[in-house]
Amino acid sequence: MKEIISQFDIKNEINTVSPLKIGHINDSFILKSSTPGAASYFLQKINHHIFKNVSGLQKNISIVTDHLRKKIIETGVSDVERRVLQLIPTKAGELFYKTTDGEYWRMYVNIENTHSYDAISSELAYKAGEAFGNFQCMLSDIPHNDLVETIPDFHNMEFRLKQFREAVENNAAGRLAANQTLVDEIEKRAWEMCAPERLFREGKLLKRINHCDTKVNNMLFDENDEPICIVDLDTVMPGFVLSDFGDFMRTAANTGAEDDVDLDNVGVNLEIFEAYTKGYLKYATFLSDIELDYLAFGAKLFSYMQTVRFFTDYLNGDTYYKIQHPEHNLQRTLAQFALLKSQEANFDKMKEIVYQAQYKNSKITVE
Ligand code: GN1
Ligand code: MG
Repeated sequence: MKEIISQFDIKNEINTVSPLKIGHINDSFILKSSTPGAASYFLQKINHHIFKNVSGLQKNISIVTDHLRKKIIETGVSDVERRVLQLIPTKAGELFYKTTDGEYWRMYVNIENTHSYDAISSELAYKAGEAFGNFQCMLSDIPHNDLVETIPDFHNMEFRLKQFREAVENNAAGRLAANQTLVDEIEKRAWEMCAPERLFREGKLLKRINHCDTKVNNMLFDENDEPICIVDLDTVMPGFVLSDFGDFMRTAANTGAEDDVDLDNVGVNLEIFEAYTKGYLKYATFLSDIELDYLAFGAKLFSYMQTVRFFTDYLNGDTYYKIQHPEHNLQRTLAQFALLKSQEANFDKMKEIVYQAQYKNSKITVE
């Protein structure tokens, strides 16, 4: 670890290295110095089996953070360094360090005195909606061609179903027989869930720059519980806006946890759904009618997509997501599927909430 840290262009001596248990993909550490007032750092080992083009990935992050920094400075804030991630280059001037064993590492300045949530109140959901709406606005003028797709077809439901069908076909871990009902449930909804891909091909739905991992815990809040910075920029790329809306709802507007063992805990939280929608639509004023129309669908889609992705990984023998126990991916699958069923039962209410929020916003603009 010392040898890795020494590659990065930092002045302070690092005295403590603490692993952080966040995310299912990369390994993260906080580095601290014992010198009072000295900056701390956030070091990550990038999972290059998943992010195969690390150089493209780091370039994306650098473009996105530079762009955000410029926009944030224009608003006149005094603490831009707390509002956008800051990559630390290596002493050789690279955006990442590759070890002789072929591991890839990157470093950011750690944004101190912040916290994140796995579950939030309506009040915070409203603020989070404003923050993600504003984030999409700020990124809307990055030319699409400047960014690579860090994971090709990442949120393409047709592609995820193809991977799923291959996993069913191969049955690599021998886990299929016990879970056939779930396969049928997924197939039953497959056509409906691929609607955005069809609309895209028909030229009716467009792609915008999205975060593509808007889990509630990817937002940092400051000491006053104000959203201060959006993190985990690995997947910022062109996608449907309903993805970012849907993934937030999947994680925040759920009365249970992503991997809840007790399925009775799981269900859509309409209060959070409403609060986030209102905050989001206040800023996301650029949406077309069809995008607005599909926002509530986005919430269902993301619970479905995550059901499919966790289940695919379970059938493949847990090769993608980090797991805490052998049945973890199945547990996650069942919890996400339970959320989907609750969203289906509440779909009309969700659509009405989006409609009302949009109506109120347009009234505010007119007055
Ligand atoms: C992964 O590890 P994390 O929390 O950043 C995954 C997301 C999933 C999420 C499910 C690159 O995100 O797409 O929605 O797990 N990231 C990647 O919790 O696959
Ligand atoms: Mg991520």
